[in-house]
Amino acid sequence: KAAGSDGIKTIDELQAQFNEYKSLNGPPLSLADVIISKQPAMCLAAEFKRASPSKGLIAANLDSAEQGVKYANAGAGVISVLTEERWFKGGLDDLRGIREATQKSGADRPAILRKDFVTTKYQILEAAANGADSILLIVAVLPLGLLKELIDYARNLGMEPLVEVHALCELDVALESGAKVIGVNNRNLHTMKLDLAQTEKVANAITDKGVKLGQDVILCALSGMSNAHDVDRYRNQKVQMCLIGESLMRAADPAEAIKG
Ligand code: IGP
Repeated sequence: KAAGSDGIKTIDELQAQFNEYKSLNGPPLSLADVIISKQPAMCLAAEFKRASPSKGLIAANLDSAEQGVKYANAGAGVISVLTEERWFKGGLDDLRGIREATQKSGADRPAILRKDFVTTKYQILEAAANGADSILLIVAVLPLGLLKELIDYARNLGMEPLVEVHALCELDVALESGAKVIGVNNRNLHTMKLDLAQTEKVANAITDKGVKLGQDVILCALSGMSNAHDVDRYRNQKVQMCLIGESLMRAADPAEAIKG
């Protein structure tokens, strides 16, 4: 069984599915354009995540389409959807469901991000064919050559990827790859340890290299934020998007949580 519950499709079948999806629903939104359109306010990326390896079950029974519409109505510019099945209990049906429900909801259409361990062109085309506007590429699991190839491939489909780094040495790879939108995972994927200062460290390292934040590169903070204070700390670091998962999935009222 391929990711989701659709069975295995050939590349040609996926390409045809993407073409049809595009003609019915419109082309992908550019992640970079969506983030810029929200400035000077911080762009919120709200995540749909039923479970995670570090926390176990978070919200096993939430309906993805309903939660997605709540996020869109509360002004989320981006909705991140976990599609990994084993550890995160997601699927491609969540991705499609959230894209379609939010597109119909009357709120500004948020960009939909496929959050998964993407290492192949196949997964990128599969994302596009199932309603994703963008995909996550994690530097820790991709050598530079492959990262460049995948970025290229995504851009040819009309998608701007989110490139995730944690360690400072990974930042060099991300910059070298030509990534436009860089996200800092505050969680170390090897030790699972969380440190909200990691985004600041990467922001400073980018500036030290003479790269202009907000101009050459869009910087995003990922993971571990639980309230407005956590988001506020990033405002003067030139961070333009904050991605929040667990605390919105646990919130009784996600719209209230987003306002707070
Ligand atoms: C969300 P949090 O702490 O708000 O739930 O974090 C997000 O950053 C996290 O889900 C994440 C992730 C990933 C998940 C970051 N990088 C890579 C899967 C794969």
